[in-house]
Amino acid sequence: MKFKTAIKPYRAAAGGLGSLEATTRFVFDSKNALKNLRNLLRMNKARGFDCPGCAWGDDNKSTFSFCENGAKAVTWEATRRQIDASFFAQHSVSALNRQSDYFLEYQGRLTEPLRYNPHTDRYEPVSWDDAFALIGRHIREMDHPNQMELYTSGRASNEASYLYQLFGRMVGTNNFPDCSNMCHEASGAGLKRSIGVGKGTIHLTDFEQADAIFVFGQNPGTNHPRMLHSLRHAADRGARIVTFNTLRERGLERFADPQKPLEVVTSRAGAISSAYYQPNLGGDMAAVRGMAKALLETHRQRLANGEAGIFDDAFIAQHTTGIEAWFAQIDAASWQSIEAQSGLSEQQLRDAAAVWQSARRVICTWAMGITQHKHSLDTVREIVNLQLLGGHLGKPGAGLCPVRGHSNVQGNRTMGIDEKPPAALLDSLARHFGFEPPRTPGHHTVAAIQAMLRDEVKVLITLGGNLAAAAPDTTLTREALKRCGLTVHISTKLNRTHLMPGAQSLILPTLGRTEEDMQATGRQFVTVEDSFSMVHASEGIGKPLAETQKSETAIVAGIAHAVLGNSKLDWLALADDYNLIRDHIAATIPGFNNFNARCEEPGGFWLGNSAASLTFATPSGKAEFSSAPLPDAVCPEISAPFVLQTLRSHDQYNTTIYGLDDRYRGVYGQRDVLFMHPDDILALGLSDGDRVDITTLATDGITRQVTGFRLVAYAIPRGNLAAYYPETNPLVPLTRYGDGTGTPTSKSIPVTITPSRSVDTQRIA
Ligand SMILES: Nc1nc2c(c(=O)[nH]1)N[C@H]1C(S)=C(S)[C@@H](COP(=O)(O)OP(=O)(O)OC[C@H]3O[C@@H](n4cnc5c(=O)[nH]c(N)nc54)[C@H](O)[C@@H]3O)O[C@H]1N2
Ligand SMILES: Nc1nc2c(c(=O)[nH]1)N[C@H]1C(S)=C(S)[C@@H](COP(=O)(O)OP(=O)(O)OC[C@H]3O[C@@H](n4cnc5c(=O)[nH]c(N)nc54)[C@H](O)[C@@H]3O)O[C@H]1N2
Ligand SMILES: [Mo]
Repeated sequence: MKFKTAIKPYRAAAGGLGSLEATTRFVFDSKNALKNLRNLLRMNKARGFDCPGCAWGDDNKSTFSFCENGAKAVTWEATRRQIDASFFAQHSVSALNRQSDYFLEYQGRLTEPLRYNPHTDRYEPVSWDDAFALIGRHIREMDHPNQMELYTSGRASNEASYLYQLFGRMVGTNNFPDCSNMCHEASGAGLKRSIGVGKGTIHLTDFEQADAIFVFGQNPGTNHPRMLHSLRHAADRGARIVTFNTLRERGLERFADPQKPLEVVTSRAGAISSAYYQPNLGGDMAAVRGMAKALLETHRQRLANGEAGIFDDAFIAQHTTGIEAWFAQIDAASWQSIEAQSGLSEQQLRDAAAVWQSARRVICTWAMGITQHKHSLDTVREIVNLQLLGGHLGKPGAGLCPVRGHSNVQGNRTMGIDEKPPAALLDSLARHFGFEPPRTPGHHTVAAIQAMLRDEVKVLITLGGNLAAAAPDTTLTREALKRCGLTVHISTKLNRTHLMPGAQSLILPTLGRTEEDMQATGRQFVTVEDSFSMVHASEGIGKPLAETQKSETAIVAGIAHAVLGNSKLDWLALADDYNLIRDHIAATIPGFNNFNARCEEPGGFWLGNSAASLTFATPSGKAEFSSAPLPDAVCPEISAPFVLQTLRSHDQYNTTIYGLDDRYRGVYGQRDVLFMHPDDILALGLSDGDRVDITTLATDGITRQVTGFRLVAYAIPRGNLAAYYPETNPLVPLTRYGDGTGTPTSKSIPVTITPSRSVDTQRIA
């Protein structure tokens, strides 16, 4: 495959014609145009399937509730291309390992179960019965249940993930590493400590009532395009949108609604952000503290003048604890240190504070720019602190909104995919199913990889995802996978992880979200939960490519049956009728009573959120202000000339690369680029377009380097860099992760830059 490369700044608004063009190109490219259009029209509608793209909510108002990137996700899944046995007869695993990630997924859908043959270095067809029997044997032969790791990627349905965690716990382990460990872990953990529930507190409709929306560290134009509709509507009716993003992102500046023909034709793009601040990577905690410092000063001045203060004193007195300790931290933080760490001036932070102060209802949203740092948990809690000051919780138009990633990642946690499960969940499983679940915490993703490296893992099962590419420290992670006794991957498409087989390995081909799921009792639907705790049904409509593909739920049930038989549960009966699974969920998970009946509600039902009704499941029974000091530095252990963030392009879904363009950032036909401030390029004695090598600064003696990246001059603060994930995952140290979260620090890697000696321009093609 050859691609034309170019760097060309994007001047139009996000959305608009570019987006329509790209969507139709994807739809018609996939040789299956009619079916694809039909799919798109039903997506996110009452009885269609939930968009596998992201976890944003549905307003059930727009005629076409899909976006360009949702369209890509659907057409990518709905391809008629398929991989069969002849493909693997042609290509050995070693040969496939020399191909790009793009090539691997482009081969199409997996249609039959495959088993790795180490003698021929090839995957060969195997029957489902033999595959399940092999898994059963390996798991029964383990010396200890913790020799098994059960990874989940956040697309799995509630039904599949509920069975999966139940199976793991009946075997006796809490080893549930998942993508969330690399993603929003800090949001869950931080919110839990502050307000007693690890989820966002708002409804989608709150965006219609907010006076100010603060957007921290996320790129909705690419990763949550439907969020731009909410932001745009808010901006149109005069709400202030204040953005904190290290990069200038087109989608946060201007947006033309591609679903409104007039806007597309006349380019009547609406402005999104009323203020746009570009902090240093990891500088948001200092930025929020600076805002709070300015607010506290005003508050105290007012009180000294005998006027009313500016905080919601009644809310603070009734619902919170710990404010004094936080105020002491604010007083202890000098403007000088706040400016140095945030990279923003005192005046900028005073301006942002003034917007907050003038708003009666404030929403704060955030994503990976907040959660993938060492001090992410404290940063999330600092954002909560700010909201508590104004009582911006539990009232319309105000609250906290971590914008989730994978379409059902929040639902997976609700179903018990959690390596440190709450006692209440285990008690409830114990009562309902009559067994004693393990009580010791299991492994998160980094811990699981470390266990593999210590040769402690006999069986690894992955329910979706692509661990080899998504996890940090690529070289170590690949080595880790190969050290497992048996690796089992439940997947829709071929990916890098399949090419790192353990001593034995299976690929189990599964149906996707968009496909019809027929079981013994008839057609099944599944359920998912979005970022706003709305649970709704999702029913695939596309005809599956092959009878040898099974649903995720059926595969998990098949594995459980092969290991545990019918002694504890009739697993296969559950796979025949998902209503039975939902009855178990209703009996064991809070908020799901009468689950099956409520699945009929159009648009789904709200799970509720205790903090939103001002009930706080914290030790004090109140919302708890945190009082963490600012970190000494963003990368405290090392002094680095540059800090690198790894992020997504417009044409990718995590490790799935749809194409090589990043339209809004003006990058075409290439992914090996490094965004850098023009003055930093000059200071290095280099020019825009030069090739460089990137090397991680680490204290563990391991060399981590990627080579031949092309410099792109970009609007980014000096000393900060950006490059795409997963190509730069070899630079992310496995041993450097968030305090209290275990999340790899993918947004703050200390690095050095040197002119490239080895330029391998064929790498991408
Ligand atoms: N099309 C598409 N949609 C997706 C995905 C996808 O890959 N493709 N992935 C899904 C998943 S799993 C997730 S988690 C989400 C991810 O959604 P995002 O969080 O938007 O993903 P990233 O591309 O990592 O972008 C991080 C953004 O934060 C900014 N940023 C980075 N570090 C900092 C910082 O320290 N401070 C501030 N203020 N800003 C910072 C970056 O400049 C960038 O704009 O999207 C989901 N949706
Ligand atoms: N450096 C760096 N690393 C990161 C990040 C970063 O920003 N920077 N982001 C992190 C984040 S936020 C996340 S969420 C993780 C993502 O980590 P993962 O969730 O593990 O990765 P994905 O790329 O989303 O997984 C893609 C694969 O899932 C399979 N798949 C797709 N649809 C389905 C389905 O319906 N069912 C099943 N069973 N399989 C399916 C396909 O085979 C596909 O190859 O990566 C993390 N890694
Ligand atoms: Mo994510």
